[in-house]
Order: sequence, then C-alpha cells, then structure tokens
Amino acid sequence: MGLYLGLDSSTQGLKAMLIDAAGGAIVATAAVNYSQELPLYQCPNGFLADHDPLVKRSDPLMWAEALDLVLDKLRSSGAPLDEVKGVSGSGQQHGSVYVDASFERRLRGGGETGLAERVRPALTRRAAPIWMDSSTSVECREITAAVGDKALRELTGSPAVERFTGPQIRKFFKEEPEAYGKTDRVHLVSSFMASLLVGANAPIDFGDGSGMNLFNLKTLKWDEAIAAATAPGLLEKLPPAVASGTVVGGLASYFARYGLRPGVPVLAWSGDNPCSLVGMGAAAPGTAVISLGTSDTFFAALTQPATDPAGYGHVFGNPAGGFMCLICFKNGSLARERVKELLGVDWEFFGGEAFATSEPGCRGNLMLPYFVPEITPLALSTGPRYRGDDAFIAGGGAPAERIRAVVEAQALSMKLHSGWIGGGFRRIRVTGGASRSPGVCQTLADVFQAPLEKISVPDSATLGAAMLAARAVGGHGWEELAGKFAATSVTVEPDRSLAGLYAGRLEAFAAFERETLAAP
Ligand code: XUL
Repeated sequence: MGLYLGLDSSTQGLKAMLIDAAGGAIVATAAVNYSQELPLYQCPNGFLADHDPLVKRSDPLMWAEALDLVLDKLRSSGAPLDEVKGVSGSGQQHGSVYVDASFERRLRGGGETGLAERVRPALTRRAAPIWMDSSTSVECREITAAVGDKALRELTGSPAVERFTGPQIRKFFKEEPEAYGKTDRVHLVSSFMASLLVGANAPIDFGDGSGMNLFNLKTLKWDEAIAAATAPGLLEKLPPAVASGTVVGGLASYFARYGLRPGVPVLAWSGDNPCSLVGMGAAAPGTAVISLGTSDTFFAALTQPATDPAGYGHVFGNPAGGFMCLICFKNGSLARERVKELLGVDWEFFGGEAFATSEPGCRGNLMLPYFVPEITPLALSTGPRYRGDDAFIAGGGAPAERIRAVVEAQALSMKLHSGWIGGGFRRIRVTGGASRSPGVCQTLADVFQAPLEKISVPDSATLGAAMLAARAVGGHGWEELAGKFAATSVTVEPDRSLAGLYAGRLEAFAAFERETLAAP
C-alpha cells in the first residue's frame, strides 16, 4: 500500500493525516493542540503574550515538540507508519525561525533527546514572529522606499506587508544586530519543520517563499536587490528556493522511533494556503476557494500572472505549478460573530431564518463590516459603517436584515477585491466554519453568480500536504487525487434572477467603500 503523510504546522496546533492514495482513503489522523497539550510554552492562542498588541510571536520549540507528539500519537494509535512512502507538510505562512551554524549538527546528534531539546541551543532568536504580527510598519516603509512600491509588487507579487517575512527579518536585524549576525539560516515555519524531518537545513518552496517580500516571481529566485535592501548578508542566510514537489532529503533516522522508515522521501513543505488550494481540489485554474475562518480568505489558481493594482491581493506560487492569488479579509467570522452577539440570536437563526425573512439586496441598505481594522481594503479606523434608511443607519430595523447585510457586505467585498484576477473561475469551493450556514453559502453563490461547492474534508491544508507527497513520490495526478479526496458533497446553485440586482449592489458597495476610505 502506498501511504503518504501530510503534516500541518498551524497557528493553534499540529495536525497529521495519513492517506492511502491508490485506495482513496484517509487511513489515520492525529492532532496536537498547543494550548491544551503544550501549555508550558505559554502560547494559548498560538502566540506568546506581549505588552505590544502589534507583536505576535510564537515558540518554535513548541512546534518541534509537537512534531514528536503528533508522530507518537499516530504510532500509539496503530497507524502503519512503516508503510509511509513520502512525507510533506504545510506551515502557517510568513512566520520565521532563526538558527545558527550548529543547527544541522544538533539535529543529527543528541542521543535520546527530543527535537525541541536538540533545536534549543541553535536558535539565534528565541521567539518566532508569526503571520499575526503587524509591528513592522516602519520596516515596510523602509523596504518600499529602497525598492519602490511598484517594483516590489511586480517582482514579488505583493507590496511590503507587515506580516511578511522580509520586513520581520529587517526588524530583527535592526533590533538585534549581533543575533542577526550569528544567524546562519532564516527559515520559514515550513522549511524549519522540513529541516527537522531530514536532519539538515531544508529549502523553501516557491509557494511559501512568495509570502516573504523577497522572492522574485519572474526569475523564480531570491531577488538580490530586495534582499540587500532588507538586511545585510541576507541572501547567504536564505535556504535555496525550490519548486513545490521537490524532494529535499530522506527522513532522518531519528524518526525510526515512531516506526517510520529512515530515508523515506521528504518533500519541501509549502504554506497552508498553497496546500489548501491543492487539498480543496482547486490546483487547476477554474475553481476559486473561499475559506470562511476567523479571517476570510479567497484564493484561486491564476490562469495568467497578475498583480492587484490596489495592492491588497497577493500572488504566491501554486504547488501544482504556476501561480495563485490570495486575498485576506480580517473581518470574517469576527464580524459575523459580533453581529450575532449584538442581536442576541443563535447560529440557527443567523444561517437560516434571517435569510428566509429578509430580501436579497437588503432593500438598498449597505454596510462596511470593519469590526476590527480591515486589511482589504486598508481601513485605518475601526467600526462598521452603514448606508441606507434611517432605522438601518441608527442600528435598528429587523435583525434578519442586519444579518443579511453583513453577509452580503462580505460577499460583495470579496467579489470587488478579487476582480483583478480577471475572473477565470467557473465554480467556487467553500470551506471553514461558516460554510455550514445555508444563508451564507446562498449569498456567496448569488453575489458571484457561480455554483458553490462544499467538500467534506475538514483539514484541507493537511490533506493538500499529503497529496503533494502522493503526487511527487507516487506519481498520482492532481485530478485523480482531488476526485478521490476532495469530491463535492453539496452544490449550491446561484439564483440567476438576482444577477442584475447584485451587479447593482456591487457598484453601490464599491462607491460606499471608495467614499468611506477617501473621507478624512
Ligand atoms: C496568509 C496568512 C494566513 C496564514 C495563516 O497570507 O497570513 O492565512 O497563512 O496560517
């Protein structure tokens, strides 16, 4: 049997999934929750407490220990790890880990000690900045001034972004130049975890590497000038950049303790969004994915290279080849939950009755759902905005309409801010908690005027990682794997009679957003 192991080192925990690629079955899963199972590291929500709310850092030793723990869980559950033919993984994007020149030696030595103990002395930066960090505005401005905003966007697929790795590296260099000097390699979460598996510094894949503000999408290499503008000597500290699907080494003998066979091919890990693209069966252009989580994200394989002229969307490498776009909206579940709490209703009402008892288009009422500062578009001040009749603006009116208004606003915003990719998708696949809501799904289908498909896989990033290994090592095709593991369970058809109404609402929404952002 050809079994492939996918791992996902995410913000809140580490997940593992073992798939039988030929049989189309998930053979075993295991998960470690940092907050419940590794409380010693004091990262209850995936990050360390900090007096500065903009600073979000985590403990890379926690990620290392979680790898031991999750493999031990798989072994104890009787999973046939000796039949694993390939391993790959997915990491929370943008986060970085800094190690000195002793890293490889320490990974290989160490007798019976676990991974965290081996890694500890090699860290030159004790805490790893993660994607939730937004403390690098100054560094973003400095890099932008040196490289130019247009050039940065065209070369790397994104403007300078606070959570991206380049600005984070620059901040480290400025604040701790000595520790930066001692750093031999700057890893992403993905390449750090892959390094643990192979017992050597692992490369960074194109998919995750493009979330760094350092990777040139035209040459598919680190950009020398941007690296030089980010921090001195950085180019020498970056692991090589390789195509997704590259075997980066054989599994270290350390992992024999879990029943895994030493030497099994380990693939370059990718970022969680690129892995999700694959795991959602959307690796080929034609299918867009909407993930409804704490933040909402919209991503899709690109038919042609494009950059968002407004600077909100990002372009990453697609693990299946070519590129993908990613657009992140901070006011996802955060906004839906806030509206639900304010109205004192339950999820059943929110997802169902609210839509049965309100009109599509909310009788012309519109909102901008900025309960927390939004990044798409960049809204500097917080607070939802309302436009429409007096009762609606005053926060009154029917609860059902207020619920529909927030969901329509989120759908319209996604449609508006994904316009730069030039369409090119015929269907949308939806995942995440709010995809259980029939009202949310119908609204997305109606606003986009595209069929919306749900798939039953709970962890698309972990599955995507396992699929990457099955494809690269076992030669299974993307379509075959998607058909076996990511088949549609429910399709929500758009109401075609609403096409005109929502085209009009989109224009009104765009004007409302534009005027709000332009207001002093
Ligand atoms: C994407 C991003 C998040 C993280 C979550 O740019 O920052 O989606 O990848 O793990």
